[in-house]
Amino acid sequence: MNAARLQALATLLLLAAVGPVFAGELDVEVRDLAGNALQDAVIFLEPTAGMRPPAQAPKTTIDQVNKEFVPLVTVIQAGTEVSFPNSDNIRHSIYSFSPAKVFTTKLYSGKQAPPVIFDKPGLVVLGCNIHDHMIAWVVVVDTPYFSKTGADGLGAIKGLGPGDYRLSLWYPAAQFEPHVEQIHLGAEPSQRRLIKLDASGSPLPAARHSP
Ligand SMILES: [Cu+2]
Repeated sequence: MNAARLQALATLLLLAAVGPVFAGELDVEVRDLAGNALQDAVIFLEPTAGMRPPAQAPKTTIDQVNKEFVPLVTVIQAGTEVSFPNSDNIRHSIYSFSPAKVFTTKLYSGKQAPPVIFDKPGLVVLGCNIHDHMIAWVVVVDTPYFSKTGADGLGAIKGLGPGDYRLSLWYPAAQFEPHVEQIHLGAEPSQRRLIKLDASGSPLPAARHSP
């Protein structure tokens, strides 16, 4: 075997060794049927086979500012602890009746409310016992591979190995039909995907805040 062939073989062996730990990125662009970018769409990928790594950021915060939850939409992996600081100078009492997490806090101000661990996957709708218009959504997923779109309609999921995944998309709109598809990721460093959905009838409050 000549030197060039040996070199090629060594490269092949190296690629084979590196392959399984390859970490790629999936960029998902979410738009409505008219082509407008959609903010606060949740995308998550569940590997069809194999292990799911534990939560990468097991703590997060949902604030209350000017009688609105900030952010309005949160996506977390099951097992994540959520704190509910109250930045208003009035008291709130947060609750959820959603099956994935039922809880109520006492009327509180500041940081008096104990954190809540969201231990089961599912959609959790938050409300306030004092202010009926306050609403927020927590999408609890059974995977560390998730993202939420920004104002540009883009959400990036990083650290993905090649393989087969179930891609799910959720959006807080009345007409929204849950979107699920099977995808295959190859060895490309990044892939981009456009998903269009019917976002009419959105129940999102008029007052919007950036996370
Ligand atoms: Cu309130």
